[in-house]
Amino acid sequence: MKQVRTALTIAGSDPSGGAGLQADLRTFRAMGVYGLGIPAALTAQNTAGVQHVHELPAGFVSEQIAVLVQDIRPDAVKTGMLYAADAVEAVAEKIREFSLENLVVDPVTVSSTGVLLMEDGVLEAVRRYLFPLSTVVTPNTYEASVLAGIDIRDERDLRDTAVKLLESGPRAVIITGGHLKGRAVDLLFDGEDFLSLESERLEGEYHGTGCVFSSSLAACLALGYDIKEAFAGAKDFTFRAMKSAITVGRGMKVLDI
Ligand code: PXL
Repeated sequence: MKQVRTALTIAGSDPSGGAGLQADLRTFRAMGVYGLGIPAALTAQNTAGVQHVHELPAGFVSEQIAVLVQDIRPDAVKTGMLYAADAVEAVAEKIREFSLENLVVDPVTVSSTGVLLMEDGVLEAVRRYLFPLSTVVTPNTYEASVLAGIDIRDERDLRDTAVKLLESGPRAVIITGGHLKGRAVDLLFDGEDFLSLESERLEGEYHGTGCVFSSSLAACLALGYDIKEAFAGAKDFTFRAMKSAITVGRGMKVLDI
């Protein structure tokens, strides 16, 4: 029988598919990994933006994880928009209970159009409950700055922020979406080395970039790559998907995955 690696996303649903659970599942497939998906929150949205968020009961998020994992143990797990602090705690509890490994935590805060995708206290709950269990956390510069309480103005601030976030317990931190002299820079810190990966900076608005980056990273971990290799794989995959972004609706472009 053909063996296949699996990755699980626990994230918000984006019916237009550019971000969230739907984008994560397409990313897993594109990377040759079988995708498992648990919605943690629902959104009413199209490519022009998020209209409304609908929470799911935290107990039902837990139940979905427990029922799935009794059958299939994912080789990697990614969390995205969990929306509520009690959902964050519930997810962390199940990840711990089932000793799930290769966890990528994307601390989602706002949509590309500026709509809040979390309630009060969620970022702090993610830092407290999920960071200690995670292999890699992938905040963007805004999220990293809020989490660390550091105003990021230059490369040195970016490094200090990564060092501070590692103290909350992840094995590695990757801060995405930095820019330096017109180049797009993502920075990894694993407690020993800094690794910064640069690419050309693409103009325009792209929907779902953070979701695709974190899910391609999880797919690489599921395939057995180490953290630095997975970082390079995810950066490359995301950049190429941005470069060939497509228009599917009247709003923002979505990544080609
Ligand atoms: O890109 C962040 C994000 C994550 N998850 C869901 C989203 C969005 C942005 O709109 O809708 C479900």
